[in-house]
Amino acid sequence: MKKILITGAAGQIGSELTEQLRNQYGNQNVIAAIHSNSNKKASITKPFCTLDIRDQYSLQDIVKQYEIDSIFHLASLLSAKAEQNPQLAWEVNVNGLMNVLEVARQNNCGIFFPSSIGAFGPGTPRDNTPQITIQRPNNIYGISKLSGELLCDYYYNRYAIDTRGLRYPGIISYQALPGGGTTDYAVHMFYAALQTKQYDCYLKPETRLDMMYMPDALNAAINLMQADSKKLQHRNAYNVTAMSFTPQELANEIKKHISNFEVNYQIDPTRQAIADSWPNHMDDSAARQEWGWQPSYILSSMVEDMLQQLEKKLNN
Ligand code: AKB
Repeated sequence: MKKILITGAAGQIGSELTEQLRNQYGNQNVIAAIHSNSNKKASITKPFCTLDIRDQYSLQDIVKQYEIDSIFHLASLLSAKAEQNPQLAWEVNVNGLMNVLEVARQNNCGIFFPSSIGAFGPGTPRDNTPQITIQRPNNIYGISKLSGELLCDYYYNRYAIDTRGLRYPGIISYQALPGGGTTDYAVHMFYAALQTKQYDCYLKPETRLDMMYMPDALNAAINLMQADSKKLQHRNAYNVTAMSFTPQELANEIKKHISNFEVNYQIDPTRQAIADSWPNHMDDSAARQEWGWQPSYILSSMVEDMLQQLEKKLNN
């Protein structure tokens, strides 16, 4: 990787990935693409450009102008937001990815594509979910992510485009907020614990899902993109996880630090149905074996660090 483009660079993962890649590859070599309507334009540092991922011609211009050879394609609607507008979700998540793949084919770029635990469905085994298994998602986000995995396979097999992907679990971070996801509760709970000491959770207390702390999510993407291509048997997309917990278990861990924190449950049927169709815990042994995936944070160390970092951020 010499010249990198990050789409969705103002998002939860994109903003921190931009920073980390700039530290490794140099500021001038990492171009942040943000949506023209983004309210974060003022805080994005150069070099950056505005891009609607549905516009293939603008993407082509940007890739040519900056002589891009690698694209981290993070622009996407998350699960709950996608369910509110399925047509837009298809345009952004599937047609947007097609644009990236086509431009990558014409300019010989490598691609990182984030799939998700959402690419599974209610028929998938929920415990120790295998790398290769039944995938029949029943919401538009899952359908778009599964389509993305298949499109990436297709461009690799048909055109030898170096596509690589991960099935991300819920991502927990303190810098940019997630927006429109089902796992967002896990981030919101920390803000509430520090600010109001009370949180109304929209998922049931026993809803178990895979999760990961942001430093591990960033390392996973970068390590996969730096891995030896010949070793990648399951390139699109690898199961990766770091921990698996329920809202109640997260609340209990936070209470070890903030004893008067209270959580109530007011279930949102849409997000609960989405979460109920996702795995409890994925088997990520293929990622461990093929490119050395190894997370650093478990639940207790993540909660401790999150509370410290978020408290500092809120005090500033
Ligand atoms: C979401 O909740 O939609 C995302 C995901 C797990 O893909 N965080």
